[in-house]
Amino acid sequence: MDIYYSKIQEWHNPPFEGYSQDGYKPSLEKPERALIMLEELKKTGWANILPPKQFDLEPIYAVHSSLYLEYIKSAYQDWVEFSPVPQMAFIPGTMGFSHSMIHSGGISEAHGFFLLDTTVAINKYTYNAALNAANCALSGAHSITQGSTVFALCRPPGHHAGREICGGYCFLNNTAIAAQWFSNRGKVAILDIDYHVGNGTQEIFYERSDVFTISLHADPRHEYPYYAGYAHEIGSGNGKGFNRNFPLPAGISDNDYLVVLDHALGLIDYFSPDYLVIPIGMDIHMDDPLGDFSITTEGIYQIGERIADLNLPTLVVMEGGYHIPSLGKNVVAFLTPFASSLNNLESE
Ligand code: Q9C
Ligand code: ZN
Repeated sequence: MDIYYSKIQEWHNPPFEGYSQDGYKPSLEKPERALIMLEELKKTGWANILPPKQFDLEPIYAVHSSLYLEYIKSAYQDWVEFSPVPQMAFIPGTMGFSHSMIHSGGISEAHGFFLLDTTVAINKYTYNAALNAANCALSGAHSITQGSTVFALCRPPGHHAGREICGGYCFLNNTAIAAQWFSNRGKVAILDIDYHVGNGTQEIFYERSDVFTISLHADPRHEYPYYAGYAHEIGSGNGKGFNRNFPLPAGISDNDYLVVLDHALGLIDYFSPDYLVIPIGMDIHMDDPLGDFSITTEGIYQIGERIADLNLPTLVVMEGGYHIPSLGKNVVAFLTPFASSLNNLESE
C-alpha cells in the first residue's frame, strides 16, 4: 500500500494548546504521533512509504481563501516583528466567532479572526508542514486507481479547518482538499471516523450534492467542537440531505459502533460514489486521552474490514489520535484489511 509522508511535517511542533493556572498546556498533537505510526507501518511488510509530490496551490485555493493562506504563511513572522519572543508561537486573545465580522488587516491580535480555539499555535514551520500534509493527501488522490487504497499520513490534521478558520490542531483541510480534487472527476463520499466531528469538512461541502459528507463522532453536546456535529445538520440548498451526522454516546462499544457504521455504509452504497475519502482518528480508541469511547484495537480492525468491503477507490487520511503507545498499532489494524485486498497486493 502506498503511504505518503514528509519529514517536513515534523517541524510543526506546537509548544502549547492552551493555558491553565499552571501555565501552558503541552500540545497532544506532536511529531511523535507520526513517528510511532511510521515505526509500526514499517514492521508490516506492505507499507510503501513515499514522499509527497509538490503541487501548486490551485487545489488548496479551491477549498481555502487566499486571505487565510496568507495568515498561516505570515502569522509567525508578524508575531516576531510585533513582539520578538524567540521560538515562541502565538495565540491571540480575541477570536472571530462569526465570519460576517470584518478582518481589520491589522497585526497579531487581529489574527483571531481566523481562529476557532487555542490549539492552533503557529511556529516558523507550520505553513510548510501544513502544505506538505495537503500534498500528501493530493499525492494520494492522484495515485488512486480502480479498487486501490492509499494512506495519506497527514500531520497537522485537517478536518476541523474550514474555508478560512483553523482549530482543533488543524490548518489546511487535507481531507477536503483531496475530496475537492476528486469531485472534478466524479462523485465523492467522505466518511469521517475521527472521534470528533469533521466540522470543517462539513462546512466546506454543506451546500454540495456531489460530495456526500458523513461523520460518526462523540456527541457535540459534551465534546469538542460543541457548535457542530448534531444530527439535524443535514446540509442546505443543493446539499440538503448530503451531510449526515451520527453523534454517539460516551463509552460506546465495538458492537454498538459497528451497527451505526453499517448504517452509514448503507447510505454510502445508496449514494454510489466514484471515490471514497476516509478521515481516520484513532482517538476513538479506549485508551485515548481525549476520547471516551470503548473501542478496541480489534474493533478498529473490524471498522477497516467493513469499509474495505465496499471495494471503492479509497483515500485514507490521518486526522487525530493521541495515545502514543497504541496509535501506531491502531493505524496498522485499520489499514490491514485494505492492504490484504487483491488490488493493493498487486500494486506492490
Ligand atoms: N482539553 C483532532 O482530533 N480540544 N482534533 C482539546 C483538551 C481540541 C482534536 C482540549 C481537540 C481537537 C484532529
Ligand atoms: Zn479527533
